[in-house]
Formats: sequence, C-alpha cells, structure tokens
Amino acid sequence: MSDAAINTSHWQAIDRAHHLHPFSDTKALAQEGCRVITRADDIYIWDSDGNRLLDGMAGLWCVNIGYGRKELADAAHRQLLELPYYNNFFKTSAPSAIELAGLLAQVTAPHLNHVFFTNSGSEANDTMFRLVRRYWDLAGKPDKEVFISREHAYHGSTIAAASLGGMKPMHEQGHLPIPGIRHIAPPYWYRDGGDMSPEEFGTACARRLEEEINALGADRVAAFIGEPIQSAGGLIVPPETYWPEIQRICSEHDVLLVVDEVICGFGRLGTWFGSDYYNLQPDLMPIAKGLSSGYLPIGGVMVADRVADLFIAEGEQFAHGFTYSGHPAACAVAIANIGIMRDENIVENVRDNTGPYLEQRWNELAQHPLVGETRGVGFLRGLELVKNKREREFFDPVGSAGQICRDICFDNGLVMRAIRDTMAISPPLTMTREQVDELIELVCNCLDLTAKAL
Ligand code: PXG
Repeated sequence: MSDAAINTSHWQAIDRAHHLHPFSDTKALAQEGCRVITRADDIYIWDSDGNRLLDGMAGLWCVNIGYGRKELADAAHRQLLELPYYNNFFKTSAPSAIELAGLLAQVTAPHLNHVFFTNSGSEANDTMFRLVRRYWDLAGKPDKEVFISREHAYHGSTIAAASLGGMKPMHEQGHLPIPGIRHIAPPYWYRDGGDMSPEEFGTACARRLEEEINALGADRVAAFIGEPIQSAGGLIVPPETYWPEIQRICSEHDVLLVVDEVICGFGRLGTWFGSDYYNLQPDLMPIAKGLSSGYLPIGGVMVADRVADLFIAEGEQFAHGFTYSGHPAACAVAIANIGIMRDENIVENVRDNTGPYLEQRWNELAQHPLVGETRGVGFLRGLELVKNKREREFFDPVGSAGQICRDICFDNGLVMRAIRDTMAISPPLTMTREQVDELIELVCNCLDLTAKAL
C-alpha cells in the first residue's frame, strides 16, 4: 500500500471510532469511511489520497477570498503573539475587536453602525433572537414576540436558529421549533409557481407575510427573518417583486426586518451584502462565514441605529455573550480579509467581470437534458435536476438524483452541494474566467455521468 493509502485508512479508523459528524449518515460513514481533506490552495482542495478537487462550494459557502492567503495566516500569527485572548465583557475590549467593529460600520449600510460579535452564524441568529425580544421589551411592547420565517430556511443549528429555520427533519429532532415562531412558504417559483408569472408569484408569496401578520395581530409580531437568496434551502432566488413587497409589509406593520447575510454577505452576490443587491434596510443583520473567509470562526449581528440607540438610551445591560465574542485573532483575520477584499476589488470584479461570465456559462447548462432550471446571482448559482424538463416533472423520491450527482462530482474532481435535486455552487470569489471554464467543463462531465447513472 502507498503511504497515502496507509494514512487514509489510519485516519478513517480513528474517525469511525471516535468522531461524530454533523449532518452525516452514520451508517454510510462507518461503511465507506470519511474523505479526509489535507490541504488547499486557491480554489482547489486535496484529499489524503492525493486527489485534487475544484471546490465549487468554497468549503461550506465561506472561503470567499480562496485558500492559501498568507496575509490571513500572518495576521493570526501576529495577534496570537501580541494578545492571544482577551474578552469584551464588563466594559473591556481589545484593539482588533474595536477596529473590526469600525470597519464593519464602514462596509455595511449607513444605518448599521453597531455589531455584537459571535463565533458562528448560529450564535448570530440566537443572539439576534434575544436582541429582538429585548428591543420590544424596552420599546414598551413586550407582546411583540413572534418571529415569522420561511419553510426550507436554514439559519443554523442552535436552538433558536434551528427553530427559526424551516427544515422539517431538524424540527423532528429535539421537539423544535420552540414556541413563538411561524413559517410561511418561500418564493420558490420553479416548484410552486404553477401558472403564475414569477412576478405574480413573488407578490403572492410576500403577501402571505401580511396575511400571517394580520392573523396574529401586528401587536404580537416581532420580526420577519429571511436570507436574500435562500441558499442551503435550495438556491431559491426570489422574483424581483418579492423583497420590495416584504420591505413594505414590515414597515407598515412595524415588524423588524432581519436579513440573514451569513452566506449572501461579503461579496457573494457581487455586492458587499445581499441587502445592497435587493435594496433592503435590515434592522438586524446576522453575518459570519465570508467575514473571515472561514480562516477562523467569527460571526456577529449588525444592529441598526433604531435598535442600538434604544439600548444605549435605556442604559441596557444586555445579559448575553460568549467567552470568545470578538476573539482577538479571529478579528485580526477578519480585518485582513476585508482589507484584501477592498484592495483587490474582489466585490467589483464579481459584479462586473467574473460574475457575469459565470452567469453566461452557467446558463448554458440549461441546455442539458437533466437540467430543468438554472438560477442564481453573482457567485451563488444553482441548477435543478428534473426527470422530464418539458413536463417539469420532478424526481421521486425528491433528492434521489441530487445525491447521485453529488457523489459523481466528488469522484470526478468537483465539489458541488446537493440540496434535494438542486445542485449548488458558491465558489471562492477569486475564481478567474479560465477557472470558470474549467468548472463548467467539470459540471458538464458530471451531469453526463449522472444522466447515465440514473
Ligand atoms: N445562516 C445561514 C443563512 C446559513 O447558511 C447559518 C446561519 C449558521 O451558521 P454557522 O456558522 O453556525 O454554521 C448558516 C450556515 C449546508 C450548510 O447545508 C449550510 C450552512 C452550514 C453548514 C452546512 O450547505 N450554513
């Protein structure tokens, strides 16, 4: 056996014996052994057998500036030597957390000037949940406590975040959702639009929010939460009419708008935030992932002046926080990451150059007999596999084709994510035009192999 094979079987044996994995089929994992990723550079990852894969998912939708950036490693190294840890509790702080807060106020919309730091997107959403309820307490409307979210939404795995999410299999585990959360249908036109035009359907979906608010009474509704584009929920791109109507409904009924930017933030759509793309004015904006390009764990909630000013005016002592909220090294890495995004015009390049090119090449995939629809914005793209595209006939059971395609991709040098039967990509934003061509060639090959396998 080669050295690589010995290493792989060694790691797989320990993994099988001692490691519980998130969202993985334990039985299949035990039989097949996990794939061990050992190194990465640019947009590529290598496994322990030496196979190179093009990482169409930028890890888990997060390595926005690509792998192997020494500047981020240096920033962490310097910070760990200077001050490896200090916290932000009890009126203390440290320079990198302070400077990152200032920087975030610059890159986000003018009305977002405060951040509460967390270590992940899930913690950001649990934090947001408590901030919202506390806000309405302080505003003298404690009955405004219900959150409205959407089916298929993913907002994280902690208790409030999983409850806000609209994933039925998650709710079935652990008696979720917690009380005070409602879910409405998402604007998933390709599946649910029927005979309506996308525009009519977008408006109709948004109006469901208004119906839900009216049914509950606006004096009970605290907030609506949504991702600009529902990513892990199936790359659900809302029709143009959807978000303006949601924004109107939230304003008219005095319901806070929470825009979860954990995936759409930091350049993914060719704008700094998905809210910029859709012209939204969030009252709270959870962020994570691309904030540090995944090099170290960090997240946060951007808080609008409306909310922050009330907390400050009331002298609020918000009883919430994590040991590692605003960890110095994570903050230093996030500062370096944002610096690179600015210096190298990464967002503008996705907007004006590589994004439109990816869009053009990705949409060519709609010619493939398996592909019912291609959709997406910027560097967030999906294609939906269907049994019969003329009849818009879906696979049964749902997800059966997606799993096969995903495994074929992995075996043929490409990481693509399967969400039911939608294949998603969210590549590093640094991907060049030549690499877009390489990606499309890999996807074509994997779609052909999937068609044969089905
Ligand atoms: N909000 C959104 C919109 C997310 O996509 C979270 C919050 C939670 O972030 P943390 O950092 O706690 O994981 C996410 C995370 C997938 C997949 O199924 C998606 C995520 C995480 C892991 C897997 O592709 N998104």
